[in-house]
Amino acid sequence: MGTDSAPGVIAYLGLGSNLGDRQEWLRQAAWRLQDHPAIEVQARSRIYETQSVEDGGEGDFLNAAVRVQTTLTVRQLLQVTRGIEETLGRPAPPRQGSRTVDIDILLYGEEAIREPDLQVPHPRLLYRTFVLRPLCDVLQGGWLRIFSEKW
Ligand code: GSY
Repeated sequence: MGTDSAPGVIAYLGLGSNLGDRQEWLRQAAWRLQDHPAIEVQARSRIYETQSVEDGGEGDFLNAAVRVQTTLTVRQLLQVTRGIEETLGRPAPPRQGSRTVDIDILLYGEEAIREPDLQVPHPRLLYRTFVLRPLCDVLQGGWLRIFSEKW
């Protein structure tokens, strides 16, 4: 007999907001993800305030990350995240550098996807502290203990 493991894939999503009640937008996005019958939000990172990296971005961001377990394909997950972004209202140009909420698929299991409209792992993942820091909060497994703080 094999070991029982919950069905679905572990995925990591990055969330950002720099408009209006930023914390509320992040909460709303997490609730909407959790509300989806095929998504379980397993962990939420802390929320970090970060400077916009985009020229013309209006105001500092709040950034966070969530770990989800999902039976959706990565394309279906993308549809859900885009739907949430649209429902919560992404502003039209010229306010391109501003987001009520932006949801990026950072990792989807161990899949590597390089298509024009979908790149996972997220191509700028390693270069953006505002993505990496919250991601570290919710990454699963691996740690045993801090072996030594001084070395
Ligand atoms: O890529 C997501 C939206 N975004 C962000 C963001 O989430 N945080 C920071 N600090 N800068 C950003 N510029 C853009 S665009």
